Amino acid sequence: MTTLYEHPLSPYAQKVKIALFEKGVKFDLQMPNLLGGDDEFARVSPRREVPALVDDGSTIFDSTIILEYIEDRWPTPPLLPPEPAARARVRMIEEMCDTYYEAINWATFEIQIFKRATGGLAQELLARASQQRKGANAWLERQLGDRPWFNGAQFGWGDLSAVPVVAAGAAVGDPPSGRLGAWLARASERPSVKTTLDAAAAVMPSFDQVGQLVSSGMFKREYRDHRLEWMLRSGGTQIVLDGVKAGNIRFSTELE
Ligand SMILES: N[C@@H](CCC(=O)N[C@@H](CS)C(=O)NCC(=O)O)C(=O)O
Repeated sequence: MTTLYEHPLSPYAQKVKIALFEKGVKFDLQMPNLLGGDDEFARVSPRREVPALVDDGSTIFDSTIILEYIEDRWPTPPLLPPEPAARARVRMIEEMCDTYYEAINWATFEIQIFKRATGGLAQELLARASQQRKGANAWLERQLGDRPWFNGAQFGWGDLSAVPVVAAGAAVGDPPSGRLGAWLARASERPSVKTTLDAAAAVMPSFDQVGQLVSSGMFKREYRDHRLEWMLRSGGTQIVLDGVKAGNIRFSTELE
């Protein structure tokens, strides 16, 4: 029995879902209570982050570690290319999408949906995010070069890592153009990607209500590493201070 703890809008969970679909693995989906009090989830995922995978009694958290597990456990079809340099290349693409691009989209949601900033500051931060996203898309387009897929001839690890962030960037108003745009259109036709992105689009309207949970302090959003860095780097330091004061942000959990 294989269970994936996820949220449809989590780009990290989307990476893992696409991988499982590509491998043809049968799995159940579970949406944990991210507000807290879900002891079973806290046991599986000590930082209370999605995704986390439970497979035959093994529990694995962190999307990169889960992807590695999936590749080891279900090797066919391979999602990593065979050559060492190409494997390193797609892993570097994943790293940049996870730790740079994702923070830009996350910050955009913090402002647009959770209203962490309003007026002039919101406009400035959103403009900064958009400028950074265009830079990230340009970087990705250079990595793609004239390959059909980030992996090379076949769709794989590099592609499933880039799809969630590029698609989310497009959804908030920065659709990629040129070769990256053509790649996103091609990737979005794959059943693994389409199912995953459709599930995200389906929950998007209900995400607005999460805004009220955040402002009431019931849902403390996690501000961790590259996301926290985004706020400090891009002019959102006051957002962090306000969130700490209001008690509606959290850092990663302390282990006991
Ligand atoms: N490095 C982790 C990051 C996972 C992560 O940050 N997940 C977010 C959702 S996109 C989360 O669960 N945050 C919990 C919260 O905000 O309370 C991974 O790759 O899985």
